[in-house]
Amino acid sequence: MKTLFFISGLSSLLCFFINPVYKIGSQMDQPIIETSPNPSISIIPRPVKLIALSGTFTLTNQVKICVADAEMKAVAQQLVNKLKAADGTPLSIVNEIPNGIVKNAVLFLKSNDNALNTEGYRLTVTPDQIIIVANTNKGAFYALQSLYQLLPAEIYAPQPLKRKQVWRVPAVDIEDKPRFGYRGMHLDVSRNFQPISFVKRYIDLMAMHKINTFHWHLTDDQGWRIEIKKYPKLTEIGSKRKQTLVGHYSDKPEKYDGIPHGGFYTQAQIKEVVAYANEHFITVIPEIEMPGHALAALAAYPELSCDESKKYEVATKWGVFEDVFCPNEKTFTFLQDVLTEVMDLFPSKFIHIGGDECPKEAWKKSAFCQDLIKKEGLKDEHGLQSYFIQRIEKFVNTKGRSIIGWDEILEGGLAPNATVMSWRGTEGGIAAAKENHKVIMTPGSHCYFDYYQADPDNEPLAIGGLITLEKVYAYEPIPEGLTAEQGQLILGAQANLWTEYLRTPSQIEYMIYPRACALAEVLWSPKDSRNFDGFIARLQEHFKRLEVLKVNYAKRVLDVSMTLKNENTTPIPNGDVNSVFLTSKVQNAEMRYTTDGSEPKATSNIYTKPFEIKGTATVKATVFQNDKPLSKTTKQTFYTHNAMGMKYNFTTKPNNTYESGDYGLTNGIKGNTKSYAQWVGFQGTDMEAIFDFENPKAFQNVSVTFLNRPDAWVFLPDYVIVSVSNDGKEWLDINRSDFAHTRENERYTREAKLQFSEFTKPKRYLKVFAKNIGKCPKGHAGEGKAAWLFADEIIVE
Ligand code: TNX
Repeated sequence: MKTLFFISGLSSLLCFFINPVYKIGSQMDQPIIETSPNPSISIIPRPVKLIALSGTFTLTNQVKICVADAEMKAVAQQLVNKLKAADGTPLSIVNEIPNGIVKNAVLFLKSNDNALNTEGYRLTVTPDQIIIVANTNKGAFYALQSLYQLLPAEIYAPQPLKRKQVWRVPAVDIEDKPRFGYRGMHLDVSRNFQPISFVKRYIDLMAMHKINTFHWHLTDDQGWRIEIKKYPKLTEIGSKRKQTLVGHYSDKPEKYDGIPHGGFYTQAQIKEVVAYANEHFITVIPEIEMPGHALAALAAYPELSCDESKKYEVATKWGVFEDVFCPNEKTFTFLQDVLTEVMDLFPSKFIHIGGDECPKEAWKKSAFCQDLIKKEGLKDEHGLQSYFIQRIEKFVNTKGRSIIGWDEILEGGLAPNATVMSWRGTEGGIAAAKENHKVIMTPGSHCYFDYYQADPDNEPLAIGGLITLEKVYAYEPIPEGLTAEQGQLILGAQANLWTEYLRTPSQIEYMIYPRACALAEVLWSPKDSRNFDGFIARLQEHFKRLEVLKVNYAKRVLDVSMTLKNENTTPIPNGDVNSVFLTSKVQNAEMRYTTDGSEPKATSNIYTKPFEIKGTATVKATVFQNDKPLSKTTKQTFYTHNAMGMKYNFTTKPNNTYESGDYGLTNGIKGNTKSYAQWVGFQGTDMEAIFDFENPKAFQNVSVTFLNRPDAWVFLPDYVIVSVSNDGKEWLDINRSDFAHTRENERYTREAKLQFSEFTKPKRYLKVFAKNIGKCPKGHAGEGKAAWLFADEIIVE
């Protein structure tokens, strides 16, 4: 049996035969299940269909590259360049596909196959040949990305390797195409400017993961980063700030570095990036922020504000500012001029116009805005925001382009053709899809790579939050509650990389990789083929590639996880009392640990089974490979006590975002100032936790830790009372501790220690009550609104 392929040649149609062994069926709708991972085949994102064949193909300088379609030559050239860069092997390209079976060749074939669409490809590797089949250059380019990942990691070496490599490719049959058409990554260069060289590297790494859209956040309060010929002051003034905030936004007192920060891209550089992205089949979507996040523009052109008499400066700290564009004719002329230059530079269909976080104070105070609201028959300032965006949309549409806006553009009415980028959760996206608008999902819950990726205690300073690799991998871009047709309006998703806390390229890469690898798979691979353990196994191979590329990736996923269990929790092996359990995502991990505070070494205890600790102990554990640490060290202080692992009841339930599970208060781990994990939070209500010990106990002392974080509306309680009871009805207060607070605006934890030296009678029930201050105090940003009370570990002895 022979299979017929049609290939469009230079000027003629050429057909040829290939042996059926190379034929791959079109069964992409049936994803195969991740089988035991073959470490030599670990492609990320995981292909739709991959069958390992026997044997290998070796890329030597004897190999011929055959291209039937002149256009595809540019892609074939990329393979040549890659190999040449890594070890100088010069491959030659021939402009035809010879008849019959060509041995020792890489064939690039153009197809016209609906199953492959515009981004799909087939990649067949046998001991004789490599065959790449795609409808488009983009598809062929993605085939190459998979091919590189079949080669030794050294293929990514930017300079010729000292040690010669044998470029072996395992034989496979791959048929692949993406699940979503929009696979995006965003980069904020306003908060911290990044050089062109890094922007290109950012693009390289995106392409490696088959991500196809680069959302370039070019303007914001802290700096205007794109040259606009008609308005030179935008970069002369707007691209520079005096200094920058040091530490976290909520740290008090505020500190500044005193160092000017600036930078912008010339139009020539922008063109260079767009062309570079184009070679990598990446669309660049520029974002010009309006009407909010406009301080840098107002510093350059104050007449675009609602109050020209005010002095505007490029922002030196983070946050949301009240000074925004005024919706007057000067502003519209300005923005249209800016957008005209922007659209000349960026060929993308979508232009992002921001639209987020626009406070309405300036518009409320402005007589002009109030008149405009009346004149246009608008409801309020939200209506005015909608009027603003709709005018801009009309203009952008006249140029044959469409706008994207952050989900605030829903407020006051959506512009008719706008695409919504849903960032404040998924609600904006759902609402927009229900109104028949296209949507790109970037929810803060899964797509904010400026959030912590692991326990903040051991991580560089970040904005907050916690989005682990596992969480990103579990993300499902199509939210529940949409019909199948509405689901089609979800174009895809995107990771956002805001850079308030990220100055350098290496810091940025640390936040992105490997979380972007997980998102790439979410967006590319079939939903039901996702498997986190399989992903981790492939990721360990992928890390070798990132290493060759010198990417400062985070390895936190390889870390040891620790939990403490005792007789109150199940299961307890071998009757151990307070047992520490260690687990790792690394297969057959060699975990070594210490309990004396020292760093684990290659000679420290190997973990074979749960081990017992007494009192307070700090456990440190590291995964080792060949006597060298593979992971960072995980460190956890455990507090063993009488209520450990006990369930408890609350008189008033905590807020459901901050419940911390059934054992939040008794898992032996205390909350810390850097994250919200561990804490049990009450919004405006008191905490009353009741423990039933079943058998009466004589309590010696109880301690409870509380969090003080007024920036997040979290305050210490007024006081704590501990009571005991025999029947759970009649209570005897046995001690009280008052917090003499000054409500300093700082983050710290404070422990209430209550001792009962003269109270020795055993009792069955114990109650811990903490009085919430109720409302945020006078002078606080949340004055009069519900205050939070955050408690953790109730230690009973
Ligand atoms: C919100 S997401 C913002 C950005 C910040 C980011 C920090 C969005 C549309 N606006 O201005 O940088 O949070 O995570």
